[in-house]
Amino acid sequence: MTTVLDLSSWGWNRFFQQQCALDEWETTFPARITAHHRTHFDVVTSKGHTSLAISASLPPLTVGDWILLDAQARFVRALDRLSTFARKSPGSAHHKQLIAANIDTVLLTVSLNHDFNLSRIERYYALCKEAGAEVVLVLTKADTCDDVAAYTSAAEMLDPLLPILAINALDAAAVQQLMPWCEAGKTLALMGSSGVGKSTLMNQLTGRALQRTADIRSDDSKGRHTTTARYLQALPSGAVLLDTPGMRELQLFDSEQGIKDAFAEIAQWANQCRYNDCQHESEPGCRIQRALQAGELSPRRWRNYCKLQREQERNGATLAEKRARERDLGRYYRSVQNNSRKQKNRR
Ligand SMILES: Nc1nc2c(ncn2[C@@H]2O[C@H](COP(=O)(O)OP(=O)(O)OP(=O)(O)O)[C@@H](O)[C@H]2O)c(=O)[nH]1
Ligand SMILES: [Mg+2]
Ligand SMILES: [Zn+2]
Repeated sequence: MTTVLDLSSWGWNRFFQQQCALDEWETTFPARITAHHRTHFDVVTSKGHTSLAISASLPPLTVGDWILLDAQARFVRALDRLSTFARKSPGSAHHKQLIAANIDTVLLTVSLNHDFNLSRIERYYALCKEAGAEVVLVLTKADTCDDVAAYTSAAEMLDPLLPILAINALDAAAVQQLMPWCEAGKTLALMGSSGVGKSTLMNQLTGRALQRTADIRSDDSKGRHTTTARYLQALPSGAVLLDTPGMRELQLFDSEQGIKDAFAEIAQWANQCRYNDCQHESEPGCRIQRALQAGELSPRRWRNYCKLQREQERNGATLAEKRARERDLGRYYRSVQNNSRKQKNRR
């Protein structure tokens, strides 16, 4: 079969190439998952688009994953990821649900109406930081907002390094401002609540009306969950863009590092408290309390930090699971020690 597609325009790069042994090239070929349906994944390979049936024998896979297929297009193995997005499975306890993989940049989309909520932005931001992706905050519906500057400066407080764009997503020229992030080879993902304009942006960036969009409800500005699956699309610029459905529930799962990164100044202050085990309540020399009293830290941000921290602890590996992991590790170290002792005795 001949090559019809250049996989580099689907995000294939050296990081993935280096994971393939030479002999694997003779029997397998790389494929990227472009959509997740109930019964199958859509995948793209250098030979074109095909599908892969979902079965119990597959490892957990998600949109954006790179996998190797054999000549009959059967699954062989998954390649290591550059980034993984996961949340707590809605409803059920202690279950992780994959959202996407191998995303370089998230276009975190928030509209300038009732949807604008700093605590929700922080929640998404922690998710993106945990995954290790770059974030651009895209504030849509700037055309309907009287005081764009007030929202922009509120968002700037989250992280002075966070790029923020306030645009009218219906205006093609305004959307062009996103092009610096849409370099060839990059994979971007649109994330945010329903109705904020993710699919509108997708259609603008692909230059085609591929994704259905729908008016939001007029009473509360809530979206109608128009997009129901995640789709990866190639952009004319050579980048790849993932449209996602607005998530009703986004609970963090095992995101300690992501929260630390999203609330960097809090993590830093916590290190400056007088006591190592400071609970940041009423202990003397607490740097967090000082920041709250001085107005350096807003009570809302502190409350949200504590909430997300508790949530990820609750949703992550349970304490029993963590202890079991430590016990296993302890057993491993002891066995290594025992072995080296035995070897010494033999000498
Ligand atoms: N005035 C204005 N309308 C916008 C803008 N962006 C999106 N819209 C409108 O907002 C509505 C919702 O947009 P969608 O693109 O469907 O939203 P979505 O984020 O994809 O929503 P889900 O698929 O439900 O998650 C549509 O009617 C869009 O035309 C904007 O910047 N300004
Ligand atoms: Mg949509
Ligand atoms: Zn403290």
